Amino acid sequence: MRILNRFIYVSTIVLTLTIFDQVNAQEKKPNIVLIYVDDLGYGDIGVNGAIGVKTPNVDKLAKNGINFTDAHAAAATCTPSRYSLLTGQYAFRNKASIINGDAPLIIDTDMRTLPDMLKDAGYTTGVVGKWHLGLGDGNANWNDVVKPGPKEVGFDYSFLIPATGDRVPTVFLENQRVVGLDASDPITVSYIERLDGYPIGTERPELLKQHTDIQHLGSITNGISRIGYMKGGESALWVDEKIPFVLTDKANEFIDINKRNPFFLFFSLHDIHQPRIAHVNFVEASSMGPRGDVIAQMDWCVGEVMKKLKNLGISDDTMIIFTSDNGPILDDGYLDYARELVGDHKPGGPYRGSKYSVYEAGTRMPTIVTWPKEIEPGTNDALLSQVDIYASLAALVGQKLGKKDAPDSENHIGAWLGKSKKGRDIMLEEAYSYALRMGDYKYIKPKKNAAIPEWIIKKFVDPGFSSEAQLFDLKVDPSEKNNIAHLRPEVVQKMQKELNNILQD
Ligand code: NG6
Ligand code: CA
Repeated sequence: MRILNRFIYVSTIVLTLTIFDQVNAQEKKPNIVLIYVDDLGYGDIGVNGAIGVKTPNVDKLAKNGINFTDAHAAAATCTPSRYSLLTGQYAFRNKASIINGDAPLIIDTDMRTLPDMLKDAGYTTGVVGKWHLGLGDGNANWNDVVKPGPKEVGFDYSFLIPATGDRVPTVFLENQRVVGLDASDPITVSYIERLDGYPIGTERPELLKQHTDIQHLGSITNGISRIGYMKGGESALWVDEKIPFVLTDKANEFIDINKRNPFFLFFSLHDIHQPRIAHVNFVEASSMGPRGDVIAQMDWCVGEVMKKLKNLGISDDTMIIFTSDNGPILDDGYLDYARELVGDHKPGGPYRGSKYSVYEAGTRMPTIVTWPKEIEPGTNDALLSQVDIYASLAALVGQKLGKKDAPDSENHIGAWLGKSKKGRDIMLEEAYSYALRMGDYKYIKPKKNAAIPEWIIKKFVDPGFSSEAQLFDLKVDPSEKNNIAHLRPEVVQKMQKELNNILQD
């Protein structure tokens, strides 16, 4: 009898908990995991035709979600893209450009950002990985809490690479404090003068495990020279080979801790940015040398997060947005033979250009969205920009936008969820010049001073600079080979006007 009573008692509790969970699930907004890869090109994933490297986890995401064929980063470089993603504002309005590791925070802390908006909707917010939006007020003290930073723009939790893997300081910050810092060995950073800290690449090339160009021959940490100079903080230095493991652990820890709340995780991978130094587990995972190997490494990180969500039983209630911040680049400074080893692989898919370029490959990103409970798998060719993620998610979670919020962001939640094929009518593409998409037409604004800077030439970039207007019809010419501006002056004129309206010049 006592056993029966006990059974009834336990069953009642289990039943109550199950009902409670179901009610909770119905009311729940999806968890949102934004997996933001660095410098990954449209063609760098298996489903988009990668040759020489396999991406089984990303391909699985695509199989269970929507693979977008015409979704774009807001810009062809990192800082501007990230700025637009988190603020819903075009980067040119803030003159956002690639910044150094000691640059101040470029997001105005009075702005209502994407994480602010999600917090208003009840989300717990976190960012793990590359930041590159500046930290501090321009005079950052790396030995104290560095602020303003992610917390001041809406992230409850942060674990950061402050700028890029190729820039000092080469330390992680957790909630804006350097991790593992010994107070008796304080950190100083300079991008102007050499500090008598770590040896530098120009003087000690024999210490380097990967050689590089002159811009990256500053302080050497972990056998890699970087942009900028750094002194101190030895106990806190990261080991490049371990970055994917450290970041994935932190991302999964955040998911674990917040599994019962709706959460927003901005998982901003270091891969596949240079220095491309794969962990030994991934060395020779591809036939393309380090660049291919770090694609395999990136795919592993994605798989670990998918596994974590599955093991916690929250996959069905989680929306994953997988994308990249700008187009691919084979030679960005470090000598890892990506150009020599690429073979038949097309990092930008069928598209012309690369990182830094105004042609399509600069911004057209591999983009996959999954949310098993809501999304029917498939492909979608709506024209979309990452600047729209803000307004689209606001619509999803029922947040109204104030007049000043996300001024350039359009709500296309129907398209992001695959319920509509309709995206933007017109879309700005920012690079070192500007372009506009209008349906299949692509117009590139002429650049008065069309001389190509030497560093762009050295990187074999096809930037799209021309003193003449360029117009392409991507429907018949997806690779932007035939400039038809002279054949369609009326289209050129209309698009020029639309673009000038946006740029207000
Ligand atoms: C460029 C760097 C490049 C890379 C890039 C940032 C030089 C010549 N080039 O200025 O190596 O660090 O900035 O990449 O210094 S991004 O993906 O963060 O935009
Ligand atoms: Ca980038």
